[in-house]
Parts: sequence; structure tokens; C-alpha cells
Amino acid sequence: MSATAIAHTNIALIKYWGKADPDLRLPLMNSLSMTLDKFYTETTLSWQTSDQFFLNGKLQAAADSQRVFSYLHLLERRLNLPNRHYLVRSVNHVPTSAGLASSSSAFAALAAAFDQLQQLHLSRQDLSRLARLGSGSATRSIFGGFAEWQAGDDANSYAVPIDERPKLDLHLLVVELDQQPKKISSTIGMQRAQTSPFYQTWLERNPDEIAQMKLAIQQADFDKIGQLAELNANEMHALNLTAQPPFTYFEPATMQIIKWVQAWRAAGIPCYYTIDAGPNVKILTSLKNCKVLSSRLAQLMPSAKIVVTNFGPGVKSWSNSDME
Ligand code: 2P0
Repeated sequence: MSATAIAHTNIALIKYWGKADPDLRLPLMNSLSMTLDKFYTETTLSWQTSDQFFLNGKLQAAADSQRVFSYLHLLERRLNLPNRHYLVRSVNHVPTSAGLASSSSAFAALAAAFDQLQQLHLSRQDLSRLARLGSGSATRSIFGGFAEWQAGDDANSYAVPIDERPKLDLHLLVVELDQQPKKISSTIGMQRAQTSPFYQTWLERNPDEIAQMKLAIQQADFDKIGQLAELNANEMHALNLTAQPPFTYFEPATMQIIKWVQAWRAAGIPCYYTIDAGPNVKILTSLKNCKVLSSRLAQLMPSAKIVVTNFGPGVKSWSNSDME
């Protein structure tokens, strides 16, 4: 008996950047994301006599598997289930090594595979709450299209779908830069950002930013969505630059792309950027302009890898009992 789940990664347009409770991964603010079609994790879970984690076909060392098994055993305790050992086989489907954080899809897939293996039939709301305990951004990957993760306490901090099949022509160009310097983890980055003199303003602005983004989505207003997403990303990165000690995820090439996006927009091509806890840039634009911008980027920065993505679906899971 084994269970498989597929979950797609998501990119926050209004970002989660600060924890109210690091152990329960409760955020200090609501966040809102777009689930992506091209990037996903497929995880198969079964019981066996010892814990083993294979990632992309390779057995992982104990140190690299610890987060996965701590999570599965936490789920057992939470759900009053017996302590068992697991074989976890995960494959990250990423067209190039796009450098996209996979913890959102990884923990959403793991939560759904666990639910399926244990035959719990949890609601998507409960799955979202459980995914949250593995990684904050995984909370949102339970749903497709646009999803909002609500701040709150352990019982009511989960994601809700906003529009799982948006009609909007909103595409994301993921631009992976060739250098991948050692990252400051999101957990550390968030902690440090809270020392910024602007952190309180970041929190105070959140309800209005969320409300404006939801309105823009409802009105299918591409420019408004892009403007709000870009502003919110700039606010997050301004917190990092003004933290004690200050830091940034930007590399020179990150700034270069920001300037090109601004110039292309000034020249009449609707496009906006967002940036997460790393140097890569994601450009929001229409399908037609993806082609134009991809070829310009390929010329200007031949070393960059570019992937065009669109809205992806929510998590899916199934049992493989007949096949094993
Ligand atoms: C987000 N990020 O909303 C924000 C914006 C990165 C920048 O959530 O510590 O791996 O596991 O809760 O979810 C990345 O951090 O952090 C992230 P944990 P996670 O997508």
C-alpha cells in the first residue's frame, strides 16, 4: 500500500515575511499567491521498517531527511496516529534547475500523501493547516490559481482559494541567474527583517494590500495586480536592507533585470517583477509579451535560464494499493 500526491509550487504576490510563532509557523500577516503549472513535487509514501527519504531517485543522508521525518512524526502526534516508519520518494519536477524554492510543493505533497496513506479524508482546509506545519508557503499550495493564507492561531491559519481557474492572461517568466550564492534561509531572513524600523508599517499595510489585490483579481486588472505585487516585493526587500544587521537577496544581475523591467514598462510593455528569498526575478506579463521579453532577456543575459509559467492546479492524491 502506498499513496502518491502531486502539489505545485506557488509564488506570493503579497508576501509572507514574518512569523508570529516559528514552531507552529503562524504568520504575522496574510499572504496571497499564484500557484504555478510548470513546477511541482510528486511524492509517494509507504510504511516500512525504517525511515528513508529518496529525492529525485537518490537516498538522502539522515541530516537532509530530518525535516521530512520530523514533519511526518509531528503529523502522527497531532492526529493521534501510531508512530510508524516511512519510505518517502519525492521527485521535484522543474523544467530547468529554476532555483525555485520547492518547500511549498514539497510539504503540500507530503501532507496530502500522508492523508491518503492513512485514509483520513481530510478537507482541503485541514490539509492546508497541516501543510503549514511543514513550511509556511506550503499552506497555499493546497489550492490552485490564486490562494490567500490567513494569519490567525493554530486552528484558523490556513489558506482559502480565491479563484482556482482564473481566466486572466497572467503569466510568469521565471529568470534564473547563473550564480546561486549561499542563501540566508527564509527563517533567518524573516527574523532579521523584524528588526527593520519599517517592520510595523509592513504589518499595518498588509490588510489594505490584501484587499486591493483581491479587488484587482476580481476585476481581472492585470496592471493593478502587477503594480501591487511589485510594490509588495519592494517593501519586503526594503525591510531586509534596513534590518539589523542589514542584508539583501539581490545580486547585481537582480538589479539589472529590475532596471530592464522598468525600462520595458516605460516603453509600453506591461510587465512587473516580484522577487523572493533569493536573487532570481519573476516577471509578471501577458502570454504575448512572454515571447518578446524572453528573447530580449536571452540576448541581454545569455547565461540566465528562463521558464514561462501559468496558473497551476491544487494538490491531488491517490492510493496505489492495486498496483503494489
Ligand atoms: C512567501 N517566502 O510568501 C515568502 C516570500 C519567501 C519570500 O514563504 O520558514 O519556506 O518554511 O515557513 O515558506 C519562503 O519561506 O518558510 C517564503 P518557512 P518558507 O512565499
